[in-house]
Amino acid sequence: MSYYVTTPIYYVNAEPHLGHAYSTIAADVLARHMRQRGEDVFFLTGTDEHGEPVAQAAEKLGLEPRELVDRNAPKFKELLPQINVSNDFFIRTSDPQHEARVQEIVQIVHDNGYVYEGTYEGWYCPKCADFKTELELGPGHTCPIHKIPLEREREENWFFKLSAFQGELEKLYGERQDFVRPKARYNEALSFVQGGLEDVSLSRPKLTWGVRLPWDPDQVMYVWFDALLNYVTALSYAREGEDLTERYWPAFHIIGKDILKFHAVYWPAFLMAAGYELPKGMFIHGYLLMEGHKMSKSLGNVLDPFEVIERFGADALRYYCFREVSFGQDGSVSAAGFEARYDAELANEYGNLASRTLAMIDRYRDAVVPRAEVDPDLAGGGDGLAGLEAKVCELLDRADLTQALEEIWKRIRRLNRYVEETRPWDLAKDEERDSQEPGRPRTRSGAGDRLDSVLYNLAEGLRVTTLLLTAYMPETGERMLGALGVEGREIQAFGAHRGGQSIERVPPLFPKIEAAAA
Ligand code: ME8
Repeated sequence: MSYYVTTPIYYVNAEPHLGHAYSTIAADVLARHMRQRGEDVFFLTGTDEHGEPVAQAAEKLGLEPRELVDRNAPKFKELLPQINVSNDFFIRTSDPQHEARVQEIVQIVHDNGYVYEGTYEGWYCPKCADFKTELELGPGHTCPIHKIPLEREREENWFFKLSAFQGELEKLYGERQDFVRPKARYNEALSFVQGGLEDVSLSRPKLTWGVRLPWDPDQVMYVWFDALLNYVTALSYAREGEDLTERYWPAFHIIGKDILKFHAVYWPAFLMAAGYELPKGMFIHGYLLMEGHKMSKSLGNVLDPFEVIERFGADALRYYCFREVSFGQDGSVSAAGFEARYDAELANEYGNLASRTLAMIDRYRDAVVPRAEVDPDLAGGGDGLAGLEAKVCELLDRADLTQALEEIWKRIRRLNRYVEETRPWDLAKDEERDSQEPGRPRTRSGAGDRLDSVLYNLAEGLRVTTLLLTAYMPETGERMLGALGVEGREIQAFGAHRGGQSIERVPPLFPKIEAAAA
């Protein structure tokens, strides 16, 4: 099966910040997880380089738009390896192949009769590159997102007949309740559709920085249609000499709530107009907030992901994002919150479980995982290890990144309790004592068998949880699976591995903050 996942393509007029990293990491978690399930994955991200926001930013700096995008796009691209992102392609909407394909597709939409010429008048936000409907206006004709006064614009341009898709979109939302997740966002999209669709402009006459309409080269395409099309155009040229459209389309989109309308309403309508299959679905996440505000360049409260990574590592950042804020909701992030989770969860719970398990296998069993049976005490119950992988797969099928992580974490805690309950160090002492009893044959004692079982179950629990965590924390996962002597990376059930492999001790995965600073 193929699995195609995308992120929004980001405007290059601002520096990349944690909000952008957030969407991209979310898509990366899904891409990595699906690869571990044996899916044929394609993962796309990139930059949105046309349109007014970019043209205006360039003008302010006294640059040509092309100079600005060539200067800024690499910053987005360079961020990816730093946040351990495994994208298969990076699209730039200024790529000539994208532009040519956009022209072909918009010509189809035109030829199918969904385009006409008209006059547009409305309240326009240059930062959103969007005309706001009366319902979307903030107080005093302001942009509800950027809080700036809006411009009243009137212009002759080409229109896309969005209204022609009223019935089709209602049908889509009626038939596919999971087209947009979470449910609250589905309801928002549905009520937008039910509110009655008006036609939208397809082109802008005043701009020159964009893709020209093939039948009217004085107009450039409205940046949103140009941008949305990236999801299909990329497949036509990501691999030289190959068209991947058949293989991967339709996509699953990860986006933030600010761009819901474009993806949940305009995009399916445009695809219908062009004769393409609709996306598999989309997940709309909330905002990461700092001191209660959305992070963005224009609001001036950016948390620099580079700084966070330098201090704590990319995996810790990736973990924190989906643990602290329930994926789909808005939530605050802060340095203090980060440090608290880093210490309490990564260092104390996961890191400690890993180092204790490896150390005990090293010490009591010469670094070889004993062969034993699954312990029903650890397998069963609400937080037992049996069935964990199926539960996580099901949650990630719905892009529920936080709940899936919570399920894994419950097992990490369960494994730590198992250590406390079974007290392997006491079992080791008992085994030692038994073996020294005079006259006793040198066969394994009861304590020795129990110790085998406990160590096997700890190694196996750590293997299964780490396999699932690897999508969230790829570097850590690799190190840990390497240390545990696990070869495959495919997701497997608890008990699927019989033990017998050699392990290696590793330095702490997440050194305590004070220790790291000392
Ligand atoms: O809208 N919290 O680009 P953009 C969470 N080019 N996510 C955030 C965030 C925050 N504080 N800030 C930004 C555009 N994001 C268009 C998209 S797609 C065809 C075109 C993320 O640079 C979130 O995913 O403004 C949001 O939807 C996206 O960045 C907006 O990025």
